[in-house]
Amino acid sequence: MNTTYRQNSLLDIHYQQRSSLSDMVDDPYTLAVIDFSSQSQFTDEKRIIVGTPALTGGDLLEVWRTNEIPENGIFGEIQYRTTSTLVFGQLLMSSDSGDMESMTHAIYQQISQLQHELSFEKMIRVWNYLPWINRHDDGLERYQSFCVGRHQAIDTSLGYESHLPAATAIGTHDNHVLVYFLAAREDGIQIENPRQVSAFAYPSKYAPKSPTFSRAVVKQWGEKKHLYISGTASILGHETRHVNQPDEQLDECLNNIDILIAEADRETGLGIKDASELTGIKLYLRNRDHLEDTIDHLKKRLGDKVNLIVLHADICRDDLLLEIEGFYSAR
Ligand code: 3EB
Repeated sequence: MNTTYRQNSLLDIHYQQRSSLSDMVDDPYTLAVIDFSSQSQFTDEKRIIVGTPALTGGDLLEVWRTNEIPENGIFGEIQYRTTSTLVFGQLLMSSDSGDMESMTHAIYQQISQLQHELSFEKMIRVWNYLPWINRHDDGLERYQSFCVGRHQAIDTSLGYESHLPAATAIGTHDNHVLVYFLAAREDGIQIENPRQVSAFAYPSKYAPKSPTFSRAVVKQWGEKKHLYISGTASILGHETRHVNQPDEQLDECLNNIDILIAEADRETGLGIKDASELTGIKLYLRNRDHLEDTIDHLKKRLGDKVNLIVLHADICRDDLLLEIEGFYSAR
């Protein structure tokens, strides 16, 4: 048993070289290892392969660790691991099991039940990987059906808009729905973006039921704070900006993230001033042809300190060419 990696904090998220994969998976303190390839799959209980292939940063793994040996469990279709302060859960469902709305509804219902059962009522961060997110089934885009199913399954009692998790919802070219999440006993602090209409207040043209996520969450884990930045795109107000202009979309995206960071710092004293100080980002890119220019541009804006993984994926609006999510861990 390898205990050299033992952490002294409740939750740590690191980016590590792929060469350490088997050590990481075998480490009893590991909660999850996030990896990327062409098909979503679970190769063993801790390793999540997300069906968005890496275009750069494929040598990096995202490793989640704790200072307690987590306990495993299964609840319906959810596989999860708990410590005394958090639950990390994951689900993988074949998209043959139904339409997007009913699958999403079933997934989010199970997650809510699990949270209730184990008393981890506060959802902090969720990742949703949906097959062919821009495809239309029965007149609705799949992302819209997903929004309807999610909205109907979660608790929307009075004040729910100020307790929403940070989220990512991204399209794969796969035939599985993959969801993984982090929930806790204590709430995080929700951050909204002053440049953007909150997603839960979007006009109904984007989805008949609004997307239930926050722009970011700051969560205190013991002595340490984490910032989880939701998937962020070239959206100002509620409208897509710079259609067909990848460089301009990237700038708009980063402007959104910088403002969000400033907001989070002001509200919680995080101690980070802009995106160049983030621990890591994932950039989801629709079109491989934009890769070189996007990376050049990104490095100019962020420098070399941020761990960067670029993933080939579809974005939830068909006019969006890219989206960025971010993570920061205060020291
Ligand atoms: C947006 O700002 C872009 O529905 O969970 C980003 C992150 C987006 C999460 C979600 C959607 C979601 O509206 C799309």
